[in-house]
Amino acid sequence: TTTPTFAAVDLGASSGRVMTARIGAGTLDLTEVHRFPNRPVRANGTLYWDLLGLYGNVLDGLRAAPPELVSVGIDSWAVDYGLLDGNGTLLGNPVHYRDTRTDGVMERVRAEVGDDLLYQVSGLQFLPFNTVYQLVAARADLERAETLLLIPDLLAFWLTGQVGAERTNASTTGLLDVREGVWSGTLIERLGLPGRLLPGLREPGEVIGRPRPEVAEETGVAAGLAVTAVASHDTASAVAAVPATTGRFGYISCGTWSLVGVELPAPVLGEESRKANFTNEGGVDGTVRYLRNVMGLWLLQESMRAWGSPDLPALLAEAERVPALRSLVDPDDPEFLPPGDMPSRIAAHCVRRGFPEPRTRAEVVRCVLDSLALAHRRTLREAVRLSGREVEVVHLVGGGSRNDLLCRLTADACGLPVVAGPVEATALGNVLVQARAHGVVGDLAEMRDLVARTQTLRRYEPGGDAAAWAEAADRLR
Ligand code: LFR
Repeated sequence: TTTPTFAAVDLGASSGRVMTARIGAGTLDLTEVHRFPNRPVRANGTLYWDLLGLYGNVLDGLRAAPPELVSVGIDSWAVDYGLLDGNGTLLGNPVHYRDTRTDGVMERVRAEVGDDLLYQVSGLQFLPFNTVYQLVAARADLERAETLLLIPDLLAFWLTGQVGAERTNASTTGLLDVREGVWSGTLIERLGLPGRLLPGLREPGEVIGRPRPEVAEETGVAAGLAVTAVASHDTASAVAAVPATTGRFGYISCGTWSLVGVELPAPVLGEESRKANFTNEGGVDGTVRYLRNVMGLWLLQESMRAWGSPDLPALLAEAERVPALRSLVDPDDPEFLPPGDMPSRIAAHCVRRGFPEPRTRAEVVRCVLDSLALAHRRTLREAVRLSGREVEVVHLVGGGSRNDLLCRLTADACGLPVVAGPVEATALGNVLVQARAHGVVGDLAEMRDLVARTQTLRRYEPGGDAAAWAEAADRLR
């Protein structure tokens, strides 16, 4: 018998990839077949995703995949969507969650509806770009629309003609009832949003459909290829592939964002949790991803862009020699959210908070990494405190796990061992959910075990000056 092959389409905020995986008993080989940049485009004052460009790359990736492909699954960043009219035509180009159209909207909605109701129902962290606030900001666009599809669901619709809302990603909209697992009629009504837009929910592992004939013809994939729903929120896929070997683990899914938290069997919806702005997003098998969005490597990525993309390894090597914990920022300050000149914002923030201004690029990079490590510490400790879940190891997965200095600083700051990797946790979680749906692997524990046994991981024991980290954490508070 041959080892079945699955494909993951994984779209991140700065790049996308199509990976294939051969999965069998004790085997998990991941191969990248196509990688492409994801560059937001500003036109007439609005920041958009180039969604047709991304779809073109999805088709290119399928064309490059081996013919024995059994199934393909799609994941992407959360919250963003496209609107379809009654004929399935896309109405307008999907807008980027960092666009300014939501400025002030969340504050208005919170004042009108009340934090308590919003949090009790959705369990979601208050982030200005949650789908619900985008919809309120774009109310006028909704009139002609019949269907709202989140990004992975929209791409799956283009591939198969089938509509639906995959549950883990739906949990990031702010409109899903976290306890009932259904769209919240209460919130939809309170906000005066057209409920008809929200399609039926689908579970990770459900087969969505087969390629449209023209898609099969254009890409050469088999007519019987399964397009399978995965944990289509990239963070949910990443958490599914955390190579945990104990239940007492925390995770940091580290890329453009750092998603820092724990996995729970049930949501935490109390007042303390709401005030700490923790989210209860949906994971696979009814698990709750109890976490907080930390601004993440966006600060570094956006600085690199401002500098014209110099050599990163050289810069990181220099940053390693910069004295620790001199200049610090709170990465979660909303001033860092929009695109634009990041080094100046970082420098001004340091000065405002009474820290020395970072002057060289290496100093800026060191400031970002020290500050992120501190944010990882603060957030993980809060997750532990608010959930009561004990943590003895931190799994740092995603692109950030390549950053040796960040992994080491995170171990030191958290005072816990950090297991770094896999880099491609999201793609792994994507293919593993498909493999399970097609009977190749067992439950979540077995999926994680397979990742732990087959992928290269690095372990960082905590070291450094624990008192200095504690003091820096206090100073930032
Ligand atoms: C990470 C992520 C986060 C989400 C942010 C915006 O890629 O999906 O989980 O909060 O992007 O969608």
